[in-house]
Amino acid sequence: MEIVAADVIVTSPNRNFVTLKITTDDGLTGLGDATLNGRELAVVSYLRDHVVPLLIGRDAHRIEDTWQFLYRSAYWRRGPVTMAAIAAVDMALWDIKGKAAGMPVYQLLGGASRNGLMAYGHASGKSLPELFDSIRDHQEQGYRSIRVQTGVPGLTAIYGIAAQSTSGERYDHEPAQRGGYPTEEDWDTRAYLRHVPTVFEAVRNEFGPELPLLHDGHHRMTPIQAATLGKSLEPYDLFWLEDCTPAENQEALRLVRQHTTTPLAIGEIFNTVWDFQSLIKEQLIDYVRAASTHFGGITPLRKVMDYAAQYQVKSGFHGPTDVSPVGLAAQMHVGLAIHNFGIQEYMKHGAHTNRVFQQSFTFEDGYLHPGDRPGLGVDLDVDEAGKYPYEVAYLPYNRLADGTVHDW
Ligand code: KDG
Ligand code: MG
Repeated sequence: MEIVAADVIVTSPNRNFVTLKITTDDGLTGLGDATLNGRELAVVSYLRDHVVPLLIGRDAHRIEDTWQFLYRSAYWRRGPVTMAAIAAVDMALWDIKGKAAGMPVYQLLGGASRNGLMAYGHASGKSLPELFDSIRDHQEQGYRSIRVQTGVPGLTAIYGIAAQSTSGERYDHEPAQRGGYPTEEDWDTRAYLRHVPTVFEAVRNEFGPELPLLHDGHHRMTPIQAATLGKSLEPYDLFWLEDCTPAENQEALRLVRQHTTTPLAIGEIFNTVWDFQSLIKEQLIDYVRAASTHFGGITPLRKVMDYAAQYQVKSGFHGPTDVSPVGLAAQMHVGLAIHNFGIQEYMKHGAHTNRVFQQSFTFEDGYLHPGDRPGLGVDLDVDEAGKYPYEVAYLPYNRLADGTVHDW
């Protein structure tokens, strides 16, 4: 089964998405997600200029070989642009293999290990009453696990606080602002560290001990600050504390781990299995936050989880709205098949996005399921996609009170 075409489709329904569509000589098509939030066009060029010409004529069944060929023949390994491009090819080939076999991808990965994937949604509020309303709203939508992000007194813009869409068209907080320059936000870690434990105490008092609660530190603390936060949150029994320190300094987690039993999740900006190697082996984390899209696709996601299984480390794949419905479906198939599934992040995509990408996955009673259509189970309506041209968009950045740039 030869690859005869590979098209890169850029569309911006509720936000920018980059999708690779591979076509084979027997007429099968497969989709892969290559969306890199805020740097989308770099991946478009990498695919169109350097990858697509290498795909034509290759055997679409040789997924592992194609992955290794694209990874090793480039010489310049890793990095989010390269790995998002390889991810798109990998997902599209799994999609095609599923369609050729007449099976959903999770069946090819060994079959279902569970009935559905427990998903968490993003509750947030500038004040406690707003936050409580948001948690209740998520519970009404069926979520059984909730990420809690909150305003901090004295700060104007905080990571993860939803800007409510009046049109109802968008659920997500859409941090990537459309426009020619990143917006500036303010940050003060000491104020944050004082405030967050009071919020979790209030949430536990209001919602009781059962509800799994998560929190994202979004790379903003030093190791000792992260250790302090983990320790002060222990009474509130978090499901996890995510990205407590900047992910590139992995040694920081040794220090954090020595001081707290709050479970740790990390890796949404990691690109390869090797980024997790010592974190898993030394048991410095509890959850792998990789996304199929930024991690080279289904093939390496499966590999890192098999490695993690030996250390009782579980999955918590990154599922914000900048992972497209194709990328989300890809990691749902992996999550359903592996034994060491933990939880799946699920922010619902906007209505326009759902018109461009028709999906077979379901969300019922707090559980996701990728569906049983052959392949990944996602189609792309090219005419609908064409209605939404690319719009330049950047993630925000932070400055401290004295003007210093800080991690966002
Ligand atoms: O593009 C950046 C987002 O994917 C990120 O800010 C979302 O941290 C995030 C999360 O945990 O979903
Ligand atoms: Mg995160």
